[in-house]
Amino acid sequence: MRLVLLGAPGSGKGTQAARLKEALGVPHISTGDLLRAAVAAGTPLGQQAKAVMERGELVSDDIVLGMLEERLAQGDVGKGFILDGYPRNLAQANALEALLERIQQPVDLAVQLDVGTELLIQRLAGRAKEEGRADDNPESVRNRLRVYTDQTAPVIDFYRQRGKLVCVYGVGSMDEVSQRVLEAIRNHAATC
Ligand code: B4P
Repeated sequence: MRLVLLGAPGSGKGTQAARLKEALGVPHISTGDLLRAAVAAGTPLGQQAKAVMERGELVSDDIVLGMLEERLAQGDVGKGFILDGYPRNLAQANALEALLERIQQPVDLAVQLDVGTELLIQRLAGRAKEEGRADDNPESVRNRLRVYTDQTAPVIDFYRQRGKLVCVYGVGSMDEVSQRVLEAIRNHAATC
């Protein structure tokens, strides 16, 4: 199963991807995690990405695509993968489609997690207190939500037009949302 998880910052993509990984037995690939690891390791790529991420903007398409290509070349993706945080704009959606066509592993389904803006802000403020992630401060969060509306939301239509989109209501306990996601995947239901 090759899945793409879509949703605004704080919608639960990372949270649900970690759970789906267990349920589906395929690796969870988060471009945010890959970038944070590069920042923590102080690689040249990480040094370039650090300030961009802290401002809540998108890291350049070339850098993220290169990183993703490298990750998809690893041996554990044979049975599929869960992509979390990619694609984040239409250029990335097209690049991903071309890359996956080339390796003959097209996306099966894109799952869109729907959560209202107020709750997104509340969740990210909660994480800021608990984990102190550099981009969970109020200004970066506002920026990330703006970037999502302007650049990432059009990706929803990209998958809708290909008949690969399901939408899941992302409000409720983490378990409730996981159940809804699994049901939507199994039935290819909740098309939207
Ligand atoms: P990401 O790491 O993808 O960060 P995110 O969008 O905030 O989502 P995340 O998965 O971490 O949070 P979640 O909703 O699970 O990206 C960070 C930055 O990296 C970007 O701003 C950008 O700069 C860069 N980047 C990443 N990918 C890129 C790309 N493709 N191109 C360019 N740049 C890229 O969870 C949020 C919080 O909500 C958590 O605290 C969680 O516990 C809580 N939560 C989740 N589900 C809940 C529920 N049901 N109930 C209550 N709380 C819940």
